[in-house]
Amino acid sequence: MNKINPTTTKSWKKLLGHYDAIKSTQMKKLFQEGDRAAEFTLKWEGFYVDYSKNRITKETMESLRDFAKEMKLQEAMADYFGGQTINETEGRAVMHTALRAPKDATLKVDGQNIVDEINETKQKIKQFSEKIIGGSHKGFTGKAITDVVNIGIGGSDLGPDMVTKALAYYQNHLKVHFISNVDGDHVHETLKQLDPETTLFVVVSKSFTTQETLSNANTARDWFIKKAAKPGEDRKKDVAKHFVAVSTNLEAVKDFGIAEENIFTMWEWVGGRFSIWSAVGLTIAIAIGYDNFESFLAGAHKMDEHFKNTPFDQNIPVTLALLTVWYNNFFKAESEAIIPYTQYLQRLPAYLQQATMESNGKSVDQNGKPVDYQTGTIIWGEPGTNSQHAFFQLIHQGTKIIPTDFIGYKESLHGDEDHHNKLMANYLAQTEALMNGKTEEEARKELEADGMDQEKIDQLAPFKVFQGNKPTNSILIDKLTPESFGALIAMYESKIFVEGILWNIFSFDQWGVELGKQLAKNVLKDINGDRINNHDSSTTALINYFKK
Ligand code: G6Q
Repeated sequence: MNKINPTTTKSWKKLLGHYDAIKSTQMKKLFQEGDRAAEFTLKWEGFYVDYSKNRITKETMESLRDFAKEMKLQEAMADYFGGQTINETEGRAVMHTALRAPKDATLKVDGQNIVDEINETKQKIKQFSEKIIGGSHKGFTGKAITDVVNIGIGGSDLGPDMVTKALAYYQNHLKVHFISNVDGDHVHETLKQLDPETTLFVVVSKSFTTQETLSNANTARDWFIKKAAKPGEDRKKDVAKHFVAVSTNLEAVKDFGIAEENIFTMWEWVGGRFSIWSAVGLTIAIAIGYDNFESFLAGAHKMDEHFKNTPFDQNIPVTLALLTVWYNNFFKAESEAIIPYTQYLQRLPAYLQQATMESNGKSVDQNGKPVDYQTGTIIWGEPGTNSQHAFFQLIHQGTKIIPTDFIGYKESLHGDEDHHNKLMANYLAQTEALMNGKTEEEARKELEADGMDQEKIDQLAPFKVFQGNKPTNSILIDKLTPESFGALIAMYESKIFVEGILWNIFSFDQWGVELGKQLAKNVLKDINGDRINNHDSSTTALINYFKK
């Protein structure tokens, strides 16, 4: 079936005209008419999503929703949730949503209900995590585990790392560590902190062929065997007590020396960057306990239900995705910032960077033709308020338009009202200032009030002007819990899916990542071998220089 080029739809053309009409309109003016906050706020299960501080009117949103209909979003959602092979270039269904579905759901891939095998793996995660937390799983000297090390990269690292930090408030006595980079600094620095008697390594690799992960896992295993053994002892057999793996590639895991009963399976229909809901989340379940992990899944499922069953005008992921298209394709915004106002979510921007940029960084459409419009946005960000003292300058007064998501919580976990009120005052003040800006007249008045002389005021006033009209979404959630956090991640996952449909691209493959995996192998042969194979003169010279 020939899929539609978004720019050829009727609604796209209409949006182009509408963009011309409102591109210079100040949001501040729009706020003088009607109750924008009421009109452009979505409320759902402890989520309050105010998107009124955007350069939109009722007409904008209606046209964007018409566009989604023309792009057959509803039909695409049915294929997504229905287990169709929507990852066409890899010939796979995309079923990470099944991992958080209720135990008694029926979800089919190739005619098979996959829920039973999901339940089996979940049961195994539950039993194993409880043994580690409760101390009944003993290391080779009979001691309980104190440290858990997740070895993986990309989708097999970012998710567990980000979620354990986000839900650190719910963490038990176990210490968790993450090793991802093939840079030896990462593994060797981490090993220095560990005792082989009480450490569990969780090797996570969907393919179990990833160079970084296998190198780190080999180094960790060698370290374990050497460090655990007294002179004359061989500790190879004890690897079984200290290494488990998460993978689809059972044979390769067994070849590595991990016992079959210590392998947690995952499936081809789970993409790496969407895999935290699978056994890739084992480290999360160990760190926060299985019940909390289940709540995290349940929250995500609730958001899936919201996404699946809510009309577009009340649908949070759909609305956020439409806004992204509006800025990316009409205002030519290149990036979006994600600013969580909680230190717990420090790794969320990096996680969403992968989820979004790996999914929608594509320039060929679903028909295999080069696109003639912009696709995936650049995602970046850091927690507030730190980011205010760093890059907010550019968002306020730079030349670029950077739509920004502000994520905050009504209630803090620490209960220190003074800190929380100060934090949230910043959250609220920033979105207001980004929208309102400051006119020259206002700037002058402020300087006068400071008692500055006229000459100095004339000189300084232009620099104190803020254009305003900078778009933000305020995502205010009741409280950071495993459940609300699962819902937040699922919200962004669905947003990414919608964007892909609206841009007519395949969001679930990642040939750019695969390319990197091949290239490094070839260059490694040149570094380790006697002769260097064909490269451009720059690369050849660099390899020679490195080898000298
Ligand atoms: C994610 C990507 C990528 C992947 C890593 C690790 O969607 O495909 O980030 O997760 O390359 O791959 P393995 O899990 O196979 O080691």
